Amino acid sequence: MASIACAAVTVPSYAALNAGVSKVTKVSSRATVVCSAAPVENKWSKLAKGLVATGASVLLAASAASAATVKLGSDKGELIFVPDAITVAAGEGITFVNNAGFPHNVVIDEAPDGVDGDALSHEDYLNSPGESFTMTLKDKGTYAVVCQPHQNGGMKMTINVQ
Ligand SMILES: [Cu+2]
Repeated sequence: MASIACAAVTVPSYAALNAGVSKVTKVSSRATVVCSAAPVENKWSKLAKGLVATGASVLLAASAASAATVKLGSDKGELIFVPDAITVAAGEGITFVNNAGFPHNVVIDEAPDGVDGDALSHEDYLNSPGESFTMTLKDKGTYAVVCQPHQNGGMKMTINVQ
């Protein structure tokens, strides 16, 4: 999700101005990825760099927020992970943040074959508002995760590592 090979702008029509554009790929309703084959050397160069930098940072921020941050407890106080399923790249950090209804913890109940889920778990309770930690999963596969205090109430999630 966070691997973006080339820079991005949010204004598709701008691509027509850029002589160095070799490919324009629509990646979502709001963003267009523009890949330049060579450095832009026309009069639009500075403008292009500014737009590209702005677009890329916006896109990266959006990806990080949706893909690799998990709230412990919903904004309404429900005892759930939000979201309860995510897909991340191998080695990408997943940050769990205490939100409501704590204490919570994050324990890997099922891990891919050969992976020590216990060693990767965060069994210590998160007790204070906003407390967080980051989990990094290097091995690809599907991980079933639970919060032990609220496991019986259904506080569980799935992490797919690709
Ligand atoms: Cu919990």
